[in-house]
Amino acid sequence: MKISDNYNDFKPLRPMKILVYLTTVFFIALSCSKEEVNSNENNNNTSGNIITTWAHTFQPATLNCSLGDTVFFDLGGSHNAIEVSEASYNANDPTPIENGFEFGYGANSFFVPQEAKTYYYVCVPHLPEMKAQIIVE
Ligand SMILES: [Cu+2]
Repeated sequence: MKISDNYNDFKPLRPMKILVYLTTVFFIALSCSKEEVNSNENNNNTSGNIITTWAHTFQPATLNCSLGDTVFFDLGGSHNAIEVSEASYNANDPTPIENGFEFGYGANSFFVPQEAKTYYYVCVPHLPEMKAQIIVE
């Protein structure tokens, strides 16, 4: 007698339980997709003057900053960043510029631009596609 009473008590709760479960799943899915959007926004945020690598690209491809800013490089293990002249850049020639910056494979380092100009740099093994600019104003 008691068992069947309990069963009847639970019966109307089952659709409610399913609803709560589905609502929970829905909100978890919603919060996950929100996090993805946020992390994408962070990747596009260049205010920190940080240059990273993704596939065969530098991110961002063009970094705009001010004289006196510090520019950080956080390179993947298969990438380097070698400053070249504008002519070399356009010709996909990896010859380093005199007194330019050179960051080795996987470097996590920085440099402080001393001139208001455009700095051109390349990843030597991934030319011609992997090259980028820093515009200092
Ligand atoms: Cu590379």
